[in-house]
Amino acid sequence: MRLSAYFLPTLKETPAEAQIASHRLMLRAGMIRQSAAGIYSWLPLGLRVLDKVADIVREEQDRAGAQEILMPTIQPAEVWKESGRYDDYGKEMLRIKDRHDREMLYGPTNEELVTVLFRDAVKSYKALPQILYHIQWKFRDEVRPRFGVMRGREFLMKDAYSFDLDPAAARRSYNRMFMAYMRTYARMGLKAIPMKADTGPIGGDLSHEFHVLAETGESEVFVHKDFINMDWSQRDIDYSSDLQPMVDELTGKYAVTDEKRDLEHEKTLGDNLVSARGIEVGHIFYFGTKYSKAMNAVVNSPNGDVTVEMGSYGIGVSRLVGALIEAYHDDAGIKWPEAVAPFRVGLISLKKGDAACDEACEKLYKAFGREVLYDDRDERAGVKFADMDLIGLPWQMVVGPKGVAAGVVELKNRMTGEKSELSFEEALKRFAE
Ligand code: P5A
Repeated sequence: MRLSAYFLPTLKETPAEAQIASHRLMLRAGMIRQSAAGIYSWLPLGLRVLDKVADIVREEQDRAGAQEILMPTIQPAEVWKESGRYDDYGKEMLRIKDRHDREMLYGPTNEELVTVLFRDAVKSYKALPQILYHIQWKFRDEVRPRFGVMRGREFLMKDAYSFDLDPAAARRSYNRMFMAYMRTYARMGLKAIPMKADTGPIGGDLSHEFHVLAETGESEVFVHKDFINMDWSQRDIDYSSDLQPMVDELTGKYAVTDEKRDLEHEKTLGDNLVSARGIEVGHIFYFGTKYSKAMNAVVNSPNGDVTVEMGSYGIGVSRLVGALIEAYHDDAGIKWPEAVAPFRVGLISLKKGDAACDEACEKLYKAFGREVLYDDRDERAGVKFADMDLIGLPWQMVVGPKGVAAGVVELKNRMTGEKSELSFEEALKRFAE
């Protein structure tokens, strides 16, 4: 992409309404614009990150054996009346009437809809287990939408739903999702800690929230300090094996949300107990037959009819974009980890119009394909450097007339600030598609 033609409305001034770094930087870097409180448009640069985050989530869901579907955003009220949640959900649910005066709603979550899908399609125990997921926009009329995409009213969630024949099998599905989450966050460069959590309006009694520790996090969490230093990014997960030991190892360490504190146990931890702020980037639930019983999701089996055991598993996809920036930024701007960067490399021409410089840049630009953003604008070098630092691409390749004459370009690593010189030939290969 050529920056001269790219829709990238960056801001020089800090927007007054933004209280935390990620919100400020997403506005300043031209990633999002607010359309109403807690409701945002995603601009090209922001959408590229959102898509990369969603792709990692998708790959890890598929790897764990879940199957992607796409349910609608608008749901009929009837199914929520069947489960009994229509009245419970209160003001957080956006209720709509269609032209026939039928009650509809903008889905805040999909337990009901997916239970209907399953109930109408599956009659035999032989079809189990199943895990279905989708990545779809949700709406919750939050009392206090704030911090940009972190607590939005409209937000993108990955939600998965498992169906099993008995509690032991349901536990296996829960463990699969648990481990898929560990991998998902690690691949993005995030350390997310699984915490024992409350179930709230979703229900059930086994539940974990996944938290990225950050000063700006909205939740207070309590963790054994060993957990903070643990590195999961290199661990392989064999989904054909029994995952229980791995899960036990992880849940064996003390890590809880505010509602789940065990003060007696905390006394025994001494200096090992850390209290911190966390950003909740995922939440998983095992709720057994809460929905299947109310909505009659039953399969036949050799032992007669069985009400299926269910769980649900959420990841805040749009919130993750904010969480990533909270974890990776400095005073100059964002520092994207490579796995989620909107482009891998920013190509900076120091002298637009200089024939040799233009020619070198064009060659590099063509070689790099989809993963390069080429700053071909007729702007001062200082402006270009500042914008590149702001939008935070992992690599900056700087091409100037002097370097071109000597057959070299400069490469800067945005994360570490390290600079090095490459020959033009090395440079061509460095980011070739
Ligand atoms: C699990 C999947 C559920 O809704 N039903 C389907 C269950 N869980 S949850 O905890 O309520 O939400 C899952 C994740 O979605 C993100 N999230 C939000 N992101 C941005 N703005 C919001 N207002 C918001 N609310 C929830 C969180 O990451 C949460 O863990």
